[in-house]
Amino acid sequence: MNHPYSDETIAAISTPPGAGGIGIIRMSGRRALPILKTLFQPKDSACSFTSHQLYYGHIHHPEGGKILDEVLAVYMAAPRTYTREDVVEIHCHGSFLVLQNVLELIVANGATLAAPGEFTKRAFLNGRIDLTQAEAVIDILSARTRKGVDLAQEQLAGALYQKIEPIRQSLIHMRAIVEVAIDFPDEDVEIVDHRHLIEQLSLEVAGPLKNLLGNVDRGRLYREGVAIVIAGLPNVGKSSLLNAILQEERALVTAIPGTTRDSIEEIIDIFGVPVRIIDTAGIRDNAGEVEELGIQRARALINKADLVVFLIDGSRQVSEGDQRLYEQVRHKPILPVINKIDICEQNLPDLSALTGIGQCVEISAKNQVGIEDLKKALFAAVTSGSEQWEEGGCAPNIRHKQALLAAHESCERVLVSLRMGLTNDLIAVDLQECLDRLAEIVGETTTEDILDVIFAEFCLGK
Ligand SMILES: Nc1nc2c(ncn2[C@@H]2O[C@H](COP(=O)(O)OP(=O)(O)OP(=O)(O)O)[C@@H](O)[C@H]2O)c(=O)[nH]1
Ligand SMILES: [Mg+2]
Repeated sequence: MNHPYSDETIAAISTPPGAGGIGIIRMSGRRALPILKTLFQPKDSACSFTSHQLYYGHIHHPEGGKILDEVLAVYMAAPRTYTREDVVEIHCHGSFLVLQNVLELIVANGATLAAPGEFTKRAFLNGRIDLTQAEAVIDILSARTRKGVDLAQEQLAGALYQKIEPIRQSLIHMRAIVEVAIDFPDEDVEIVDHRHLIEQLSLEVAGPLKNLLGNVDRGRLYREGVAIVIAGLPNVGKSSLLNAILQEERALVTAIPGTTRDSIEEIIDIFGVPVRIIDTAGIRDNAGEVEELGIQRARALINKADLVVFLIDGSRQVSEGDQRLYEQVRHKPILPVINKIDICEQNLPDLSALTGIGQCVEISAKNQVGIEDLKKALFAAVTSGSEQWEEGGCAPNIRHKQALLAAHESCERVLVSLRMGLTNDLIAVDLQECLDRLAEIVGETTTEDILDVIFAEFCLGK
């Protein structure tokens, strides 16, 4: 087995810090098995450390024989492992101190502490996964909704790679044709059929790249989520709405205007999108000192929000106060919502006249009426533009986006050159540039700096 990455054997606690039922220490590298043999005393003295088989026994100090823990241990021979190197896992009792003691003993016997993400980095460098799959592992670990996990799992299964690979194959084919033309400039026959090349490039490269770029927003939405601020005058029912969405009494609700001072936020899952929903202080003039601080905070949050729920009290008509507040929030994407429809005596206030937005959502936060419709409207508002999203689990991240944009630009340059009948040399350069950018995405030509940035996002032991 060759070890292209490093001769070091790395070790880390791979389960989260704190107490748990079990805690797992993982080693990867050539010395993993020898270290295990030194420290592990199997119950069955005939234990042969068959690959991928779990053994019961104890971790003991090689000198003196002091027992550190009762464990299950498994040795997995390269290359059928996470890193493609020899891997050992020791399942200890889940006490941080026990795990720390065992890890120290492992290090004293020849392993080095793994850096964050180093196991996955080895899996990538040893060619088991491409870079988009390594990134998918981070996404799985940090996903906040099931939909986020699903998308990450699809990327781990190679969804993005499978979209990019056919584009690369087309480019390689076209580059070969152009290079032949460069090598035989004196041929009478025109080797490169420019019209055909333009067609092929548009269909097999420019189009698919554009589709992938269209999916970038989906990636951002399900990975990072959005911040939605509930804004409105005092007492319109902002905190009641937060509680209704969360289905718990999270924020204080009273009939006294100015109840909420500090902003209150929670993360919720709206049809798969992780949403930071933020209740704020009601905005009004002439507030007291503390309330005024809350109002300033509310304004700052509104300015940073992806979407503002503009809430009014449906039991009275649109007031001057509502109008003034609307002027302050209208620069943001807004969802107008009318609350307290349960006590509205005549017609609901005409919020559309104020906002110019035809449809507004009508709810009773107190009675939990209209909350599902509101969630649907929130989802529709944050996914506007989703028509361009392709089917399948493609959700490129910011890094992919930059490479895709650059690839698309060079593809456009090739198209221009072809249309203008420019030289094949020039066309070949841009075709290569396009290929290089795509190679960056899957990690074939990624620099060490970029890899460091990507893998630093991982937690220890992964
Ligand atoms: N009838 C009725 N009353 C409601 C409804 N929603 C809220 N209220 C009442 O309106 C009052 C104010 O509710 P809050 O949720 O505290 O309003 P708020 O906008 O957070 O107020 P501030 O924090 O002071 O800005 C309370 O007495 C609520 O019970 C509703 O849908 N129907
Ligand atoms: Mg409140």
